[in-house]
Amino acid sequence: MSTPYELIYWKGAPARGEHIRLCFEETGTPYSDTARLENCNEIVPQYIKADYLGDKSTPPYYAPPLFKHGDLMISQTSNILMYVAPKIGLAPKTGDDIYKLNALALTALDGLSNEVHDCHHPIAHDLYYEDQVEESIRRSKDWVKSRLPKHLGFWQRVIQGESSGEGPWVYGGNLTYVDLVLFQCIDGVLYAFPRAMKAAKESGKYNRVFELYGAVKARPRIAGYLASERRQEYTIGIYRYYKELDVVAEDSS
Ligand SMILES: N[C@@H](CCC(=O)N[C@@H](CS)C(=O)NCC(=O)O)C(=O)O
Repeated sequence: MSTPYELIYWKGAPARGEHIRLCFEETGTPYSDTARLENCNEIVPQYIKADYLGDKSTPPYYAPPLFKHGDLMISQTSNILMYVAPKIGLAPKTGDDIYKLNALALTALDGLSNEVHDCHHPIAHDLYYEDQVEESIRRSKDWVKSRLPKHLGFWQRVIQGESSGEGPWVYGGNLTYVDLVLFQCIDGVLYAFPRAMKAAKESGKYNRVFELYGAVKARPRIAGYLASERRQEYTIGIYRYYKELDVVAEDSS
């Protein structure tokens, strides 16, 4: 029997765990997910207790997602993806390409995940959104005006570049985990900033990005997953919808 892949992550929103789920869903690889357990909110905190010092070979874990495979348990989304993708056919098993893919995954997670989170939490992670609404509006206007075009433009260049190879994919002419990461990031931004993304799509400047998004979404296993109850709804995770933050670039002039 093969060693099980175990995702340890919160339930309640796709958020960071989703990048890992999509890899397993796309490849039809069995995995367990604490988000599907009744007692998820009791299990996850056990791994990030403030007084836990780890053991002889394992430092404490800072934050979920965590990932277990046999005796190995690791954290950090891009680190987990880098570990698992070559094992399940979503990255080359040998050579240096994995470092290029990791750079792309980190870029997507920095720009289209972490930055988006900070649009609704620009002042402090531990404050409620309601305590930082004015700053969130200001930040969102700026993000949509200057950062969103920068990130979409970057990905358009990546997909137009020679290294992307044939087809809609980001690197090397084959679907890799980075395509799934970018899909999930774009999906989240579409949810959080529908007006700005509609304008971006209509501008025609980022056609390759939207084409990749559509190509991932239409893949049979991904489509099946998105329609299933395993796909959680966006709620209070990284990607949130607040009407007052649903701005377009012109709103900031
Ligand atoms: N860069 C890390 C970020 C992990 C992270 O921020 N996890 C969230 C949950 S999605 C958390 O618990 N953060 C606690 C904190 O930052 O204090 C990753 O991608 O795994």
